[in-house]
Amino acid sequence: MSVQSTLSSVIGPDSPPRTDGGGQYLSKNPANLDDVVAEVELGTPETLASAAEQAQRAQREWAQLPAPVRGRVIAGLGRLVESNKESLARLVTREIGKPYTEALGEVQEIIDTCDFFLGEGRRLYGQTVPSEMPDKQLFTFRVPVGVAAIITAGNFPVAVPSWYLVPALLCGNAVVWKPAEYAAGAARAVAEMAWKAGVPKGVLNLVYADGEATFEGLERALEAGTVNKVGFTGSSAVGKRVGELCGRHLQNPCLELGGKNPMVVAADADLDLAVEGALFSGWGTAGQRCTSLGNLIVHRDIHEEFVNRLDNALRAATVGDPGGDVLYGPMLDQKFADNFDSILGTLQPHHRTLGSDSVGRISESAPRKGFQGDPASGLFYHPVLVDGMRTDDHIFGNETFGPIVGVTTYETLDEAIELGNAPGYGLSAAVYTTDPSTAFRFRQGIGAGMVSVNNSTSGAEAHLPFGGNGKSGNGGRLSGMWVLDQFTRWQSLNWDFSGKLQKAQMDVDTV
Ligand code: UN1
Repeated sequence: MSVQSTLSSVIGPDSPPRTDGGGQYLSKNPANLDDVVAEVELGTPETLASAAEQAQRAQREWAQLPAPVRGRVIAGLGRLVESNKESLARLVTREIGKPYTEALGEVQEIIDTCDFFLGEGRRLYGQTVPSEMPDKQLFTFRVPVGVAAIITAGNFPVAVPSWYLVPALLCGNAVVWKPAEYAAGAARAVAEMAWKAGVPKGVLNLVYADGEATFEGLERALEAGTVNKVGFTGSSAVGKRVGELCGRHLQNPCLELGGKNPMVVAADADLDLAVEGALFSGWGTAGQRCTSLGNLIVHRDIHEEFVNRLDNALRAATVGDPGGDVLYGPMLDQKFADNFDSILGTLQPHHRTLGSDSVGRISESAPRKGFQGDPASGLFYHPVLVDGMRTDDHIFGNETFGPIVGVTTYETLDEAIELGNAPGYGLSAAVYTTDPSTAFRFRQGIGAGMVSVNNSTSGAEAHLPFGGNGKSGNGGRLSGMWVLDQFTRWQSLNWDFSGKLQKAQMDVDTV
């Protein structure tokens, strides 16, 4: 499988003509900025609006295919990805700098998602419901929403889009997919495989556009009634804008937003396990998962011991070339590196920074022991562990999306839960403890959509409900059977075979 170096802004059967220039975007390898992975022609608002019209035309025929037949197409996509697993993972590594082993895991996630939904084509259950009157039967059916506009981030350029695209298509919807520009090549590869597996081009439309063109195009499509559902994964700030826009058009989008995911380490925890979990979810993927560990909340009695162990583990961790055996590689792209610089700018004199001898970009003048590759060629940063974090610090209350984690301490479990909930996000949370009652009480009190016991905040399995509360989302859940409620609407059927007009509530014998 090869990725073309130049990708046009809409890829479909009769691509709409461009109305004004959206400009070019170069998707670069963040571990080697001289390596251009894809050159993208960005679309305009008109591009997105026309793609939605095209999707609306194509959707009717797609919805008429029996669901098990659509399930076969999804099965084909899964097998196609499976037979291209290594090359797709290599592309992910090259385009966004994700370590290769993680990239393989990410590709496995789309395969798992296809495996789950190929069977859903033979279920998509509705219900039979008893009527309050004789000779009458009530039923419910799941019907597709129509056209789904899916806007995805690029930190999981394959897995996260699949959580939307696969169920949306299976349920009989058409899709307009606007991936992150900095993951344009991976998006193209996934779309190509879906088309090859039998998804008609008009049913899956891939659109590249920058943020403002996307908002304008989406607004036009919502006004025209050509988009019936919006799915968005990205920051909480942009999610609010998407929510406002959809709300004005009476739509309830599926918003999967940021996280400030807490990990509580109880006094009775297995500290080796907790250090390993913190390392993976705090600094793995350079902290660029929505499920990445945000705040470490450590029991006072073990705080010093735990911080020392974690500091040592971080200093021993390998960073660098994502093709090698590293804990993490570069930032996703320049925008994320700039954001991380500004996060580092909020550190205060009361913070004790551990994990590395320097803070900031890894370079010749600020080297890192054991760094793999050439630090000057990419967007590599030192890991930071911040001890002495206070609750009014910027890093306590805000998602950082970088290799930094702050530590604070607690004495009672209630206090730990309060600290975990304080930032107002609610995506993922973890507790390390050997006491089941601590685990259960934590699960009850924490406001996260996903809770782990003795496992890290990241790495959710692909068939459990995925999603958050508060600033992390509007309560919708992706994955498994729960996502069906995002891409179908319930239709009821009221069938009277009595041969007379029976009136609900009035013709009912209640005696
Ligand atoms: C994300 O960062 O948007 O649970 C998703 C995890 C991954 C998905 C993360 N399976 O960490």
